[in-house]
Amino acid sequence: MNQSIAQKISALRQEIQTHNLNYYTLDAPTVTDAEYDRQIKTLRELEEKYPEYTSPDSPSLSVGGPVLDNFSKVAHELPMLSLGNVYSEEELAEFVERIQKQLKNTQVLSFCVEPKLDGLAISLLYEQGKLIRAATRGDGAVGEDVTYNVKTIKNIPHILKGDNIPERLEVRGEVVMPIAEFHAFNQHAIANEAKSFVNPRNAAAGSLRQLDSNITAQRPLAFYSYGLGIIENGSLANSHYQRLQQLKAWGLPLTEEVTLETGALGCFEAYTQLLQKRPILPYEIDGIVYKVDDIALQEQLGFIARSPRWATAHKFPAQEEQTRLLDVEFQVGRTGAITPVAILQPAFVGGVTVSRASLHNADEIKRLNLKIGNTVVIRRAADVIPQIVRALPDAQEKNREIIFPTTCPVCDSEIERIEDEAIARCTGGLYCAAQRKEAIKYFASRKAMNIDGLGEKVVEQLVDENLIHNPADLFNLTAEQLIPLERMADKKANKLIAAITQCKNTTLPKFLLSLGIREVGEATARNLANYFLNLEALKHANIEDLLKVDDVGDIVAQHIVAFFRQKHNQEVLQALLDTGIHWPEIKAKEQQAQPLEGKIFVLTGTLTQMDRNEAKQALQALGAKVSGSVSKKTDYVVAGEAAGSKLTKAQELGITILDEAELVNLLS
Ligand code: D41
Repeated sequence: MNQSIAQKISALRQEIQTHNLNYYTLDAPTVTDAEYDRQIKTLRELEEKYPEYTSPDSPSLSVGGPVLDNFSKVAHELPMLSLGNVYSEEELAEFVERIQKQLKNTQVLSFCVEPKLDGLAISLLYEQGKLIRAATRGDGAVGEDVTYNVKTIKNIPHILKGDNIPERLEVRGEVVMPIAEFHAFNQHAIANEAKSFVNPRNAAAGSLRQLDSNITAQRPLAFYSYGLGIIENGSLANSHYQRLQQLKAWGLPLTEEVTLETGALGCFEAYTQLLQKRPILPYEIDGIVYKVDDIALQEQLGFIARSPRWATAHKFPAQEEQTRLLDVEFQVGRTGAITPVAILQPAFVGGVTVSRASLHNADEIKRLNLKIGNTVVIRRAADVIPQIVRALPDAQEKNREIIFPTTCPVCDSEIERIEDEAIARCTGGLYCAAQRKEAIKYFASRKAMNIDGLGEKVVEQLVDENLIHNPADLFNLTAEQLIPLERMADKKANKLIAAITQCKNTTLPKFLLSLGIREVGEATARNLANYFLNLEALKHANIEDLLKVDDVGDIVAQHIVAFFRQKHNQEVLQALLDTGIHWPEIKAKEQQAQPLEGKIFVLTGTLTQMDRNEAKQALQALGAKVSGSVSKKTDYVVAGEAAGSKLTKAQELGITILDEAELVNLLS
């Protein structure tokens, strides 16, 4: 019996070790992660039940080790230095000049340029190619032994592969929690009422500081190399860039964004490019690092205090900043939705001054435990609307409770909040001036009737001056009525009148969209037009008919029926048609050219000539379906710049890959 338990444990250990070799060293796993996890679990259970068979080199330990009382200290044999900073192109130029002067060098210097990952610096010590110790940077001189934790990080090899590996080799790099994994982890934590993290950096730090490595093993951490410490009995290239490539060849992870640049100009170009790429990178970065590439020159330059003279970080504008919540306003949207908006002490964040941020709904205020007067952390990532991420704990007594109104701040109608729905709505409908304004703005917007010159401010004035009450009234406006308005001169007024007249020539999908029927966006409007072919048929459609249209479900169908049934809407619709709005007839589907009928496309990476949404619509207009993920059913993957995992998957599956130029060609 015992003999067979021992055999079972030993066989399982051997099998897992084979999987480890296949996974980490050969990069060719032969089992799924789930199966691997099951085997580890079985082994652990056996070892727990039969402690007499535990062994210090069991693979169960490298997936999560014993629970520690504290971390032991590790003195770094070579100090882990820190990085100086530059904050502008001028300071970068000064940094480069200083180096050239010290080197008495007039030639252009090569720099290895790396993204500055926002994580935790660690050191990995390999002896005879085997990972034997991992330590945090600590204060640079002494760190903490986090070997058990680090061994659970999936992309860190336990054994290096390849030739000419130095006998002792210390690899340095950053541990991060990739952004997607961070969000997934937090969502899961919130759903289970467990502790969530404020940002990926804290998540990485908190996970690495666990005394129980079984907990770390469940955290989605990743490591990326940025340099070397000890190198004993082995020789390496004399270029930092080449050394990083060598680490990669031995199986160590390296970010894809490492490049070689020449001079301050090259470095700055890399900075601008990386800043642009920042929103699509899988990990958070807070800047870029420039390093003199030639190791001999690095040694000649040496260091000052605790930073090397041959390297510096160039920080990106902060994406998070602290400010005060001065007040909360309640905005009324097109469909009556009441949105609380934070009025903030202006703060410079992510490259712009932010003084307002949406709070979305009452639940969000509750979640943030927000009070007026609170110090708050705001965040604005590139091209993303600013948001409040958290309220900082401060003396609450001087702060004021945020009171959600019960009547509309614009028209005083009652506000209703449907149970289980986060959104509160003004019940005033088109009696409410705010909803009327929004409906007219929406009607005039680019995607809908596209009336040039009819921006938000003009619509607000027109409604406030009682010149218009609904979209149809726009068509009765005269230049004389417009000219007295603020910031409106003769020329502008005449231009606007011309634009209003011109918009009468439109398409059915655009006209349907402009009506502002709830839940009917561009795609639905197009599907409705293609299915019903004319407005009359759609007006008289019942729920059953509507459900036959692509992407139309119960709720959308109900909104559409309700819209056309409403008296006021019927009147406005008739008035609009009476102004002479018209569109080309839509041919039945069979006659229409649908050259991409049934083809499934996936878009990935950044497109430069159009945005992804435009590409999606253009493809759909030709009959294609656009999906979010690559599978065997995918016909084409369109790969823009910096395409990532979807492109890799498409290559693996042998799917036809188009670049942007080929897409443009196809569409034309
Ligand atoms: O990605 C990083 N966070 C990063 C950090 C990097 N790419 N390179 C780095 N290089 C250094 C020197 C030049 C001093 C070896 C670093 C760091 N240091 C560093 N990280 C934390 C403290 C210092």
